[in-house]
Amino acid sequence: MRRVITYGTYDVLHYGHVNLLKRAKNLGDYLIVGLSSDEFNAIKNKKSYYTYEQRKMILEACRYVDLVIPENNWEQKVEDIQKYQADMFVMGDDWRGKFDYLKGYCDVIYLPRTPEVSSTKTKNYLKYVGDEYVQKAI
Ligand code: C2G
Repeated sequence: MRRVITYGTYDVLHYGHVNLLKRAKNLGDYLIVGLSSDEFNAIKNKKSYYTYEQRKMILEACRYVDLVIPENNWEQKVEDIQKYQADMFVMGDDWRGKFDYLKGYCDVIYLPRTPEVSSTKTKNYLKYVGDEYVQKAI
């Protein structure tokens, strides 16, 4: 069984996330996702709309995801790769090069990021729509 591991915040799940998860799963047989905790998001200067538990529930409903584990810091990847016997580490190529140090422990693959879509863009658009609605309601 070829085990793949990846990490992320996965807030407001969108088709770019699913496209990454699908390709990562298709590189092996079992996909583990290290999901950023709310506390680690603060370290990454990211504020999630959904809490860790809500994001975990959504990811666990995704057909490509086999296991969700908490990502609490930058340093845990080597330990996770060993603990979960990951054969491959996969990330979107916005991270290209950043995790090459893991090549000593498993294969490292950077996949092309899906253009145009991001959680931030989605959240900003929904805020704009919401503001428009409020303006019209006044
Ligand atoms: N992604 C993608 N295409 C997009 C948006 C995201 O392929 N349009 C990928 C990212 O490259 C990443 C994954 O989806 O591999 C999750 O993205 P984020 O939730 O933004 O995760 P990030 O903040 O990059 O956290 O230790 C690693 C970090 O936790 C990664």
